[in-house]
Amino acid sequence: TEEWLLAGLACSWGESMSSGGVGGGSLGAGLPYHKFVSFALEETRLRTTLTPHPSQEKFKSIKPNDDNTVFNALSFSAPKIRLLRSLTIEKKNSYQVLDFAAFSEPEYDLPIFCANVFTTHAQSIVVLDLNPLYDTTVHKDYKDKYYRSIMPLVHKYNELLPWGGKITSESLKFFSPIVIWTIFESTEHNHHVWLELMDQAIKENNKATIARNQEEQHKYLTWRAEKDPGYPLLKKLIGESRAEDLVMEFLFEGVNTLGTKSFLDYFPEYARDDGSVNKKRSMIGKSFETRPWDANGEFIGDAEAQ
Ligand code: BLA
Repeated sequence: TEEWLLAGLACSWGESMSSGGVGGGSLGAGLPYHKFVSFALEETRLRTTLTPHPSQEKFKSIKPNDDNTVFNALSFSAPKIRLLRSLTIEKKNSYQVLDFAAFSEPEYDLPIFCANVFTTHAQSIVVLDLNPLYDTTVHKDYKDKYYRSIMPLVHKYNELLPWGGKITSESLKFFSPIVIWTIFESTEHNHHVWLELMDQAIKENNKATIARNQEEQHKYLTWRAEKDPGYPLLKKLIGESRAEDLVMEFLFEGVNTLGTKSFLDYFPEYARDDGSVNKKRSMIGKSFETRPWDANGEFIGDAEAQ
């Protein structure tokens, strides 16, 4: 599969480069993320059958307060996939957002496919990853299972898509050793990798393991539903209560149903004396000036950054 992967990646890289990708001068001229979304959906449909997710109906025609801004929301489920959802936001001559993610059923411990881009004239902030369900610095078996064979990809991207510099430190435990965190261009590649993993995924029967997978996915959803960097902008665009609906019932759907633990159960360091959640995005601040994994995916971030 290694060879297949690299061929596929090289191919779609070429394609995204020649079409101008999502970065560069394409702002306002056409809708560059739609290409990514239709590509990703087409590729997914070649492998599996997508069924509209119940959340799609409510969110597909969400209208922001601002006439120059367009939202596009799509969500599906499929065998093995609990939720595959995509949100694009385009504000004319200003910025574009892509938030694309796919979460497996808890019977599988598949990583979370995550393609996230925020583009302005100046830059694209890109996170493209197979976010691990289990922190790979702690769970070596998980790291080996999903990342060992694809570590060479890092080397391939690293020159074109260098590490984006200091980042909210808390994010690191949701990132895999192959994460592309960069400020500039975007790609379609990891979606291929994820589809391949999905094909190969074997259903888990052990109740305890399923429950653990479900809790880890819930922890991820809980983190992003509370601290996602896009949340403040969403509130501005569609108001506080609709933004909350969108986050809870669409982007991070499952946060209210997959588990009962609270944000503070998972992230107690955010507790304030009165028991409420600290509104700060990050308790540790930004760090990791350079890529904190080596070529084997071993975490080499310095302790001072922890
Ligand atoms: C910025 N988005 C960012 C940054 C990251 C991410 C890492 C850089 C700032 C930082 O270091 O935190 C994305 N962070 C992620 C992802 C994970 C994570 C995907 O931890 C997964 C675990 N982004 C959106 C949506 C909007 C959006 C829907 O997904 C807006 C509607 C906007 N992202 C957005 C904006 C910024 C940003 C405005 C720049 C502002 C900032 O740096 O806080």
